[in-house]
Amino acid sequence: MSVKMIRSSFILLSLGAVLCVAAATVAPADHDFLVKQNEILKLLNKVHELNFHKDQAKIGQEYDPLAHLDHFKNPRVVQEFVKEYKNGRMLPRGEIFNLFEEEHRREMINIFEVLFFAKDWDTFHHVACYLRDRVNEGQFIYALTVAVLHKPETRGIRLPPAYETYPHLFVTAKVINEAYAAKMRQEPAIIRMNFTGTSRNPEQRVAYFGEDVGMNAHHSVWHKDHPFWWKDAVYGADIDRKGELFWYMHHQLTARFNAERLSNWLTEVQPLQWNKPIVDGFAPQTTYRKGGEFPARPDNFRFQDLKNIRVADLEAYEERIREAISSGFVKTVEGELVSLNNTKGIDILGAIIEASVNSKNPNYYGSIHNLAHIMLSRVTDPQGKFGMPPGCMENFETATRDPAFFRLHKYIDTLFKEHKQYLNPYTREELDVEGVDIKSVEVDDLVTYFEEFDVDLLNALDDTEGLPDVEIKARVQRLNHQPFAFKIHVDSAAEKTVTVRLFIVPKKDWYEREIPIEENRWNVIELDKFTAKLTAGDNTILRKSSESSVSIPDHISTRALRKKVEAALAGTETLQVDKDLRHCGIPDRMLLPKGRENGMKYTLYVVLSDWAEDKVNDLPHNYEYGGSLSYCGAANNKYPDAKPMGFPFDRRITDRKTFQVTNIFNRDVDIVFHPVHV
Ligand code: CUO
Repeated sequence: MSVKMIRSSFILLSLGAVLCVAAATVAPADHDFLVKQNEILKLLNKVHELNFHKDQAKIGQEYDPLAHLDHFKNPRVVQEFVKEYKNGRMLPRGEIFNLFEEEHRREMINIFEVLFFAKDWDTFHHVACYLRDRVNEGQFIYALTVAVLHKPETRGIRLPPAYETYPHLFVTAKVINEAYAAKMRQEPAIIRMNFTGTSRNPEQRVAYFGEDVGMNAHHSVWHKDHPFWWKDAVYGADIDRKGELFWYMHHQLTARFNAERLSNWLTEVQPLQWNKPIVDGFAPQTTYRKGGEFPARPDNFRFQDLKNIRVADLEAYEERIREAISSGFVKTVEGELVSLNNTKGIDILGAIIEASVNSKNPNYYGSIHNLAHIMLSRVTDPQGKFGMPPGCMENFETATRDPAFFRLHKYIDTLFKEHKQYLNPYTREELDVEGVDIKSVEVDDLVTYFEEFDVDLLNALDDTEGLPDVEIKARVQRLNHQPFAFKIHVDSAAEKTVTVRLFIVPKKDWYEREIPIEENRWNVIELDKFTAKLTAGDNTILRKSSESSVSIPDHISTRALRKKVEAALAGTETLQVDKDLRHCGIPDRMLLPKGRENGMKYTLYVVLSDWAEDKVNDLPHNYEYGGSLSYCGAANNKYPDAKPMGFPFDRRITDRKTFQVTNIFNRDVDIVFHPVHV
């Protein structure tokens, strides 16, 4: 049972109550695992310096990968790396690593493949120590963390939270400066951080969302769990429904951002257009460790041609993509037509739009999303005349800080919506589950508030001989909510397992107009998805907010984790390992949008479907969901729900009566924000 599941197994109270038992994935760590966990933490400690731990430094100096080629599944990548490194062709240490820069990415993939193709832990560890002293630290962190997330032998290893590995990307330059001053004074410090900008900027009202450290950590890990450069065939591991997940996770983030805007009396987010100004500027006030500050963009700036990407190229890609959507076919490189208008279409389209390596025709459809990130990032220095470093949009850790991020993703989302418009609406028969009748749904009070959280800045600061580390933290504000639970009362004609889907959607728009679901379905936010066994007769399904399958608990801090691991190695404590541990997922505390002080009305939807039709494999624990399957998929496994993501709101609703079935229920709920939490 996973940690989250232990906390959260749902309880089904009914006549002769049935309990669902999840498969065990949590167990005490054995010595081998503890060693691996410890070594990974050491490798990621102060990566801006050379090997920090003496034992790893020694391995790094002595290890020669060419002498151990038979320990790699693909020795060629090792030979290639050594050749490139010896010829001084790799990105030097201290330079900014930019995943969107083709050259940087190619080198990083080489480093990743050396790690990924190591046949055993010893080789992996040795070659990691070797690489740590030789390659750019940004490339190293990226390649090592992606390898740990994807290699079967490192399953369950906890990575330090992204905001502790490279704190610069999560806090303002002012905080970093104060942190240095405190270190020089050798004084422990807690530095209060404000959100970027001033109250004169209306966008500031939603900065708590885009700048949330947990949200940014989620976004950066999502892109490591689902890298656009991932080659299924080469790595022998398909990432199931990756293109569809790209759409759905970002679609949900955009819907959430809208709800946050409405909570703060801001209008709906508008999509970017290539030929129109980017209305909102952004001054990130954030700096790289080396290489300068993130560039700012004034209001109403227009897109510019870059050295090798023109605005006209992006307009052409958009035309071709929209042509494919409206014709219902994409053209492959070989000139074949692949149909889009079926449940698999969204996955194909996602790969084309992102674009990932899975794109059916990258030359023809381009890479509109990735190129848009680059366009926005470089908009103020399009020709590279001023040597500005990459902007927020070229780092997945910082991208959501920029208000343009959500406008870009709103634009991308409209392309997906256009495609879904061509699919047939669900029929009443498809939505109906015979004999299943939701009688009522009870919900606790939904209350949100802000709380304080301290980000450990240990890794942000350089070491100076004779100056030991002192505890220096940044204190940030973050959204949270009181725990809540749903009680769903269901009458069932027979014993049946159902998939339970919970959604909320703002009831009114910015004009205080009630929005019909036909229009509002694209703003629906998924709160949870799980399975429940119904017995014949009356059932009550109890589900707690902490159990949600879209979110994950707080990351444990590296300091605390190191202590736990050391204690476990010394035999004084037991460390529990969850082999299904996920780093991807929005934080549990962000499950609810902020709402308003005097309450904001939402419609809650409870949708039951027949699990026998939804299940895709025979791994029972998968259907407990838990973790963050809804937005992040099942690592190393099939996405455990055969229905299209976002079902049943992903398609047009042409006749509201189709939704008037007894297994779909809706009611109003209020989300109340408490400025002072007691
Ligand atoms: Cu996640 Cu655009 O894909 O940032």
